Amino acid sequence: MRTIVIGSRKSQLALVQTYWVQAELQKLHPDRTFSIETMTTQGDNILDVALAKIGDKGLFTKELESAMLAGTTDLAVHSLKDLPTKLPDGLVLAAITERENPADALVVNAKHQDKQLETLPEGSVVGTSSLRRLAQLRHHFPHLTFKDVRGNLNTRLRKLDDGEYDALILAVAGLQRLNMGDRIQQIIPPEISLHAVGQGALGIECRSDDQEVIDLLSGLIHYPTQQRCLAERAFLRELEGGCQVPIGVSSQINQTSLTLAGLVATLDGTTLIKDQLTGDINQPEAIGRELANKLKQQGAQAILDQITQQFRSA
Ligand code: DPM
Repeated sequence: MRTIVIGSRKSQLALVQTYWVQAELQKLHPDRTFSIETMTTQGDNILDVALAKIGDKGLFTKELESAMLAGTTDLAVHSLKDLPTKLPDGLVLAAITERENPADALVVNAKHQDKQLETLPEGSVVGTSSLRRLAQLRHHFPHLTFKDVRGNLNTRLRKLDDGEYDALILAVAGLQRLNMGDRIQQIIPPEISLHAVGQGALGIECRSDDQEVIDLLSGLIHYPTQQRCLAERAFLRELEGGCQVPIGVSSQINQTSLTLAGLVATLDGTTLIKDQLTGDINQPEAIGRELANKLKQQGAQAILDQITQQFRSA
């Protein structure tokens, strides 16, 4: 039997996620061998430019995908939110794993130990490179100042603790996977900030003609998470957002129905267009598409057009 080769980025978070998938696969298939091949992606190399300005999709996934298409690796583990909604020909999203808390978290410098977003002093510097977080938090907390921050989690936390920032906004899931859940000061509720599409879940990609690997991965699928994330991804695909548009979501399942809430915002946070839609849990992509079109009619189309134009002329 062939060894199954798993491709992964080298960051600490990517490796933790890949080791977890490897261990789960080993439990499900004790007679098989799963090895790991690490590689650097474009996104890992471009640390000095704001993510939003690079504009390209698939910054953290392209090299992993090329390796699969070349046959050097057989599958790739991604933070689902970093995986573009359109996959290259020849690849499929074979499994979406059980989601952790998809919310964002506030992490603070020690001098703000008793503070929350609303009580941070006027002008506090909050680090984030996410336009989604920026737009929503600017809207709700105009007393705060926002500043770009790049680098992996440890780099960011060092800049925070060194005093370059008063606070950071980071995904709860990433902090928890790295055993840094104790740094979470406040879990930001959906009323304040909707999370990114796919946040908190892992997506596992493989070649579409590799039925053997597709079957091996099927045991990792968490159905409720998958249906929620398929709805969220269809919403984003229909908006053709990319990372330069502030787009947020939240989803929940109630027996056989799935409710998706979605938001499109202007970069300055003055306008937030938000709505929700409930449908059949078995038709997640239809819910996502319909909600996107609903928002477009309510003004999201104008925001998308305006942002596209700004980026063209920048
Ligand atoms: C994407 C965004 C960010 C990552 C944009 C967004 C955050 C960038 C930043 C698409 N990917 O969320 O609006 O805040 O500067 C990323 C993280 C995780 C996966 C880290 C984080 C871990 C959580 C997960 C970066 N990708 O969001 O704090 O697996 O969902």
